[in-house]
Amino acid sequence: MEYKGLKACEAVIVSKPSNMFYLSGYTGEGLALVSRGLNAIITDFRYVEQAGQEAPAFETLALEGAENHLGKAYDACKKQGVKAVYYEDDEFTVRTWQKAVEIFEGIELKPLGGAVEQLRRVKDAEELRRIEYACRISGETFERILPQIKEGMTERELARMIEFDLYKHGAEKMGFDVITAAGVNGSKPHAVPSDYRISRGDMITMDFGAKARGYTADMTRTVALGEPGPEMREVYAIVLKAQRMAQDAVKAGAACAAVDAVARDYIYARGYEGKFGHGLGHSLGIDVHEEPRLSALSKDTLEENQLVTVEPGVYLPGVGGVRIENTVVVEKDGCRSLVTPTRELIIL
Ligand SMILES: [Mn+2]
Repeated sequence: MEYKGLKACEAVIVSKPSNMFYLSGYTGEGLALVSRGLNAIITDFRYVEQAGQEAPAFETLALEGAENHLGKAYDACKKQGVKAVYYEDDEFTVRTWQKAVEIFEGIELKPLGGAVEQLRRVKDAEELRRIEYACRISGETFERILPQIKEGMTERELARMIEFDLYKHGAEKMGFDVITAAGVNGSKPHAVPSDYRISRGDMITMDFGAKARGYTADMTRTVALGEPGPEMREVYAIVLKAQRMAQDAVKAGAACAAVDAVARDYIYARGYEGKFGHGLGHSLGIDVHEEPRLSALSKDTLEENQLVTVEPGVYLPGVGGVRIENTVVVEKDGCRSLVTPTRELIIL
């Protein structure tokens, strides 16, 4: 972390797991204290060894006796002459905040206001490498899974197959719950895999991403088992065109809302107004959803080395749905997809 903005009399306490990991590399429980004079992980006996290994640039302060995390942070701040402490206002519960107000007597508590998330928007070379790796694993899993999709298999079986393959090839976790949605279930953008059995003529949407080395991939492909009907074929062609046009519009300097509009305007003009009810995409990294977002509401402009997903979809209740999603790195004059399997319709 760059501490440039932090004055000598200020400190930051962070307990959101993704922010702790970003600042220190630590993945256990507890909190990270960042100040000019001291960077520390405050944790209990269970995580002391782990903290030392994962966060070598941080001191480990272990709780003793009846000590609690905030109390330990307060003592360390007092020793450093800290006068103001920034806390994660979107992470603290009301109860934690009340406790903090009692404990931090004589030290001002200030909201951090998402400052760490702000730093996380633009990725450094190592972060890009990790996300590229997570996307590669995910794409390879997709290719390996395709020949294994059979009529009569349930959505849940398919989801577990995807997970197992990801784990087998380097995933340490799932970036988020795997989505598999076949036939009419495809109209639910965030469908939960069910015991529905995949049948011939179904479109099957698979949305998943490995988490590897702390960073997450995100990709979606919709494939067909046997010939889909003419309506779903047309929907697929529209979503594919929208995805290509929007991805081609991603570059440093592009307004997020304008990129969203490229896909949205095309889909709406082809007769599917209201059938693409979510934003075009989001950034990702340690978390699967980060800023900036590609949405009509966004005021952001894309910057080099940010990542965004480009994932238009069309959802027709009672009929089915199609979504195609790539994760791309924003570059000076365009973007590069880290998800490489074909976007063309695959008929199994
Ligand atoms: Mn996504």
